[in-house]
Amino acid sequence: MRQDEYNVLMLGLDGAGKTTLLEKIKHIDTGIPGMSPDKIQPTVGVNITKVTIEKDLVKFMDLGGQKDLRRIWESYYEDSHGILFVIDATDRERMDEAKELLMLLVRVDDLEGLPLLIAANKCDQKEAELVAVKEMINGMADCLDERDVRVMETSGIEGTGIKTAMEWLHNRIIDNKGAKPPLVADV
Ligand code: G3D
Ligand code: MG
Repeated sequence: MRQDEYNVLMLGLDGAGKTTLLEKIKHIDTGIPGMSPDKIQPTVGVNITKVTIEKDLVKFMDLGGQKDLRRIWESYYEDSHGILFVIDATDRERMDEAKELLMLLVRVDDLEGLPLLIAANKCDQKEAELVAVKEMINGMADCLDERDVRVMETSGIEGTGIKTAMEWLHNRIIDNKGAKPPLVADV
């Protein structure tokens, strides 16, 4: 059987919560509990979780966030269909750094026009500032051109917002199928 396959890149600063979110995504799909958060180590290399969303195979790829690992990201750009950019919404101090990184990414040719979901993560914490994340994104509206962009609150610890985020990304990726066709997987 052939199945359409789409790749979602999970990007963001180290510590934003990508790996924790990925474990929850795995859990939502399989029903098997993900790795407990205190066992998650800083990501070296790439963690991949495949999930089925409405008959499509969607691969979430969590790429290590540390600066020296970012060169690896480039090799994944060409075959990607959507971006899940994770921001630690409690970390005002690194908000500018997160913005700089996102500005770099939206200018990459291979990522042009791809739907972009910004996860304002750690929303279980009272310090989480959705408004600050939204302001940051509004402030870069000129760079976001024609692509679909949305900010959503998530918590990788409690699982809040993750299913909605996955569904939104999947739908937008389908809308963008003409520009970025799926890969085809044999399953
Ligand atoms: P990364 O993969 O983006 O580098 P991790 O980030 O998933 O390794 O998470 C970094 C730290 O943030 C971890 O804590 C993790 O438990 C925490 N974290 C991730 N997501 C959330 C969230 O939604 N809410 C809260 N409260 N914490 C979160 P440690 O203490 O291990 O560094
Ligand atoms: Mg990680």
